[in-house]
Amino acid sequence: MTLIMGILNITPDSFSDGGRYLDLDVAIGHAEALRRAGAHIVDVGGESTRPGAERVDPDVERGRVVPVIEALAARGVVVSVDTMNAATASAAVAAGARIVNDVSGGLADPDMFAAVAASDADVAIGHWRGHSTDMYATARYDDVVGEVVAELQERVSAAAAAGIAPSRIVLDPGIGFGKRGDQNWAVLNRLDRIVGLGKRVLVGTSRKGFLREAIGDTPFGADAGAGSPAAGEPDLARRDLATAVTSVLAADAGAWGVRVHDVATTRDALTVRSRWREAS
Ligand code: PMM
Repeated sequence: MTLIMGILNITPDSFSDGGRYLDLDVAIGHAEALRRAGAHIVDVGGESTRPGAERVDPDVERGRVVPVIEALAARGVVVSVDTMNAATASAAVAAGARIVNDVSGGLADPDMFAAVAASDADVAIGHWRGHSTDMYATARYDDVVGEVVAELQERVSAAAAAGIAPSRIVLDPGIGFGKRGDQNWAVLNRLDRIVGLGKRVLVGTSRKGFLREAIGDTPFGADAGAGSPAAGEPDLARRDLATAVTSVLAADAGAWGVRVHDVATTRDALTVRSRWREAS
């Protein structure tokens, strides 16, 4: 079974759901809705990683995520914390987070792997080449798949050297991080190479720019009807559908989990895939 990680961004500026969940009760309500929709894990983040985003003070980040994580863990929700800061990771684990989700794979904060090693949390290591402010400056590859695989392997070695047991490591190709549209597709096309590293693999494509580049970003048609986005507004339903398709393809390639905003659509897509695959 492919696990669904539902996204809860407690930030004023994340690109697709930002600003809505800064209030504690609202955040908890959304997490409960993610769980009802089928999320196995709720990923709580207090710093946006969208291209061009400003860094957030770690104290501000901690203040955003810790109360939410405490409340969710008390309700029995499996929580991951989306952070690049070791201090935030430690505080989040103390508050009940079971997975540290570091899109930078320990590169942004040199203390991250030691903090994880000192805890009993799992760690998701993303492929990353630098902060969002210069996200695409690093998107230069001779062999994008080979380089992503090699750089992930290097991070696994660093995590192991810090004392993190191999079984606690999850790998993530870091879709959209230091990669342009076609480079993301190339990595997804060879997701089997990352799965072949023998770790659980997590894939985050949800609502990302490379999907918009592929399918467009306008409503389905002028007669799309009531409830369709206004002219000029992005049609998130289209990106959520595209996300659900990538979830199915990631599952086929052996992914352990997918990180999504719209849990229900991806859950339905994964259920249909299971019926197809498991019928006899
Ligand atoms: N992408 C974002 C944030 N966190 N975590 C993992 N493990 N993988 C990702 O691809 C990933 C992530 C950026 O997206 P958002 O701003 O919608 O949360």
